[in-house]
Amino acid sequence: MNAIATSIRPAFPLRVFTEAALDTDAIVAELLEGAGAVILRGLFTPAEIAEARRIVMDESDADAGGAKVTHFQGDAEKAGRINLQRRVWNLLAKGEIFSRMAAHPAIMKVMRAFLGTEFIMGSIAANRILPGGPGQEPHIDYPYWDYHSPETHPARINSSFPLNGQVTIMLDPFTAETGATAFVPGTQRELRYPDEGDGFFDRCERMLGEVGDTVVFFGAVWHCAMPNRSQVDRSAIITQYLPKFVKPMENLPAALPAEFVKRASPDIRQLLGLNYPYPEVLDAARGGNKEGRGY
Ligand SMILES: O=C(O)CCC(=O)C(=O)O
Ligand SMILES: [Fe+2]
Repeated sequence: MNAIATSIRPAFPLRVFTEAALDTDAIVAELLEGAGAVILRGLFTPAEIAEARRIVMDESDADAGGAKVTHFQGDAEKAGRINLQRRVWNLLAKGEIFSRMAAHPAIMKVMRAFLGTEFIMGSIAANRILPGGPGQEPHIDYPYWDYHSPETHPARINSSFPLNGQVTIMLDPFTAETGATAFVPGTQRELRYPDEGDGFFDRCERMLGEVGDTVVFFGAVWHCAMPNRSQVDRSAIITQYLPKFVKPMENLPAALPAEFVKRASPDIRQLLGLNYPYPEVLDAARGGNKEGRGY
């Protein structure tokens, strides 16, 4: 490889960080200007992962009929194989472990540095690829999944700053055979939905990891779940984090019991968007000054 090719191809495999040595400046730089993804290792115990996996398997076993919505499975749907990628939604209501995952202190610290201290959560779900599952269409999540229609976004929108941070917590080994997420390092720098001419599958690397590994990636990087050619399931918790001013993709508080919302910790309240007042019925708000440096 010549010097120019080396300099434009970011380092791979992914950089690995632990909670004890969490260098948020380095992580933010890697997400924006480097590969677009990093691994956080050792955040969860084997027991925590096993508990989350049991719930995800039970819930998704119950959805063999494909009653729940899924994404980037257009080809699979046509081929009658859509039930080989199963989502489990509304995880916060399905076990306390998922609140611990969503608001893990290391993830909170990274996202505060990446998306601003008052960032929120737009979605938390599991993605299970069953043996034989065909994988997904290459796509981006910026800030959601719909950048295939760029004209619906503002003029000159670009990825120089993040409108999305994605977290994947591996509940099974992520290997080339099981369908570890594929991505093209560095593609987050030019905001574009990948198309057929981009040679995604020739250029992609994989987010390989062990059970419990946590990938943090910038959703503007081209990526997709890959076919599961193994005999075992490949599941992950997939969480979307957003700056406070982006309307969340899921209406999370509406899906949760009122009691859950009432008892939520300060971090979970922040993630649910309950700390940020807007939109507000300002005509009904108490009089007086409410915003500005001196407030
Ligand atoms: O499960 C995966 O490997 C990736 C899922 C994904 O990118 C998505 O659903 O947006
Ligand atoms: Fe995605």
